[in-house]
Amino acid sequence: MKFNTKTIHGGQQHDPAYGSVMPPIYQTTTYAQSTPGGHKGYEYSRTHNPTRHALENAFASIENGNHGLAFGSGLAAVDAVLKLLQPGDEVVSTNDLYGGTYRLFTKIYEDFGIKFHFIGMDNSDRIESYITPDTKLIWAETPTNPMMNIIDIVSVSKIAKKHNVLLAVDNTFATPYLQRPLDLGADIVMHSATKYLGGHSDVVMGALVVKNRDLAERLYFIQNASGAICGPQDAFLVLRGIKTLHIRMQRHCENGKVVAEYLANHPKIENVYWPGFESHPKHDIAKSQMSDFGGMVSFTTKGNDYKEAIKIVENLKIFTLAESLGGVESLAGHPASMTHASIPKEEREKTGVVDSLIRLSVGIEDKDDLIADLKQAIG
Ligand code: P1T
Repeated sequence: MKFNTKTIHGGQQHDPAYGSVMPPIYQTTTYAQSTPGGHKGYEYSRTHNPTRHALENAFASIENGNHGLAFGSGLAAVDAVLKLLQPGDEVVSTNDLYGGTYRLFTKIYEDFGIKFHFIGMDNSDRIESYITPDTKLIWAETPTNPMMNIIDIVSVSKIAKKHNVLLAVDNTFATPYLQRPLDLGADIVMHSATKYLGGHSDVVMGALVVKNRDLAERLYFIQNASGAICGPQDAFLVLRGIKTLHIRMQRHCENGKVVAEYLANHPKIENVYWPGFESHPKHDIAKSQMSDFGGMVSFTTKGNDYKEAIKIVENLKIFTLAESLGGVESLAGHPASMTHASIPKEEREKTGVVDSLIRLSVGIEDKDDLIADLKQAIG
């Protein structure tokens, strides 16, 4: 089955009770048993729920995995991966990543005795030099949030396999429409399904997908034992969102390109970060591992002018100043004070998250209206 069919049918079956084409929202905590243990595969909704199950099958299908898991948020999904580790274990992580993931790593898991190395993942030798016998996990995000750095998944996965380390890839920005990390050698793919998978800015949710059965069993155990599941209404909404992922992503990519090119030619803009530019340092890797370049674009104002950046985000009318990304509507964010405020200034500035950086989640509105909005806001 091709991807554009998988988004609609992948892992899905019509409901066995009445043949409903969409899975019913099984708004129930529990399931009647004829005798202790005599049930139809569902006992209690923290452990299993048919609506969530349908969504988890869809996650697995679109990421070319075998097992999908849905969580109450993207960070709950990251948290489940971290629970595979033991005190004393080490993680090599990209240093340019969502601020909340950084906060979870440094403010929760460091206290539990996990050691993190935050490094630039643009160089294989550097990554390998941080691997020790205690390294158990490599955490990669590509494209990175918010600097749009590209990590070569195939080459990192070779390092991970050589040292018997798990490779987890946060695929939130790319989505499986553009990039399928499991096919490129990753062991775990993670999503903030809050973003493009849900696609309509109305659900907070996380996802994991794996191929390996043993790894899936360990993660299902953690999902049930820790309990950070999503509810059936939210599962239904994200399942509905996935059905249009391919056509939404096509438009996000088209509009993202137009916006990136407009900004790159604007005299008041300094740097534009978008992997579709030939001048992007990892454009060739982006081209080889992604089928297009997505709808996320970051940029700085001329002379790193903080006040000018704030003026722009305040002036925007169609782009809404808000956290999050990946919905049908265009959003603008100021990472230094919003999504990445939990990363110390000194650390974030090393990766380019300066005070004049603006991040755009380019939506699927008419491109002319988006450009007109940027034009009036930047001046
Ligand atoms: O918000 P939540 O669903 O818990 O997902 C966390 C998360 C994980 N990974 C990436 C790449 C993310 O972008 C996020 C959430 N990011 C935002 C809210 C944001 O505006 O960047």
